[in-house]
Amino acid sequence: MQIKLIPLQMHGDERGSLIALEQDKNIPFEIKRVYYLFNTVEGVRRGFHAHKNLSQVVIAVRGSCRFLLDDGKEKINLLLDNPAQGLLIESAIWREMYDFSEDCVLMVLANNFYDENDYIRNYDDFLKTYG
Ligand code: T46
Repeated sequence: MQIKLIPLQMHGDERGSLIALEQDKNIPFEIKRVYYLFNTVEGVRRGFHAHKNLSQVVIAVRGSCRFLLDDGKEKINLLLDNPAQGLLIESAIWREMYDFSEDCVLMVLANNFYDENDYIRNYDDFLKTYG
């Protein structure tokens, strides 16, 4: 499985840091939705789904969390802990998020609006289609 981590240019100076996210530039799609996860309760595991047709870039803008990514053939675990790095997750990838730090804010940019019909929430169904 190819994992794409997008380096995001940091504009730092003596005042602090700034990162800009731009559609079709450092974000490789049209941005139709932004959401963020925060106040995640200790020990909680989220996700447990794949998308049929959705590209997303995930950025740990504060704190850290771990991702399990699974394409039905291979599983990869990775730590997101850098606001200057975006994780691109394409369609047909099962994802789980865990080990959230108390201060974790996970920002997600998506190329489509929220649609519950785009979710595959059953792992066996996911494997039947993509495994
Ligand atoms: C993903 C991972 C990284 C909305 O109403 N609009 C939205 O745009 C989203 C994303 C969610 N919701 C509602 C649906 C649920 O009632 O918010 C509630 C929590 O969503 P969910 O249980 O799907 O959250 P996660 O953390 O399991 O997954 C989310 C995204 O849904 C998913 O696309 O890739 O973050």
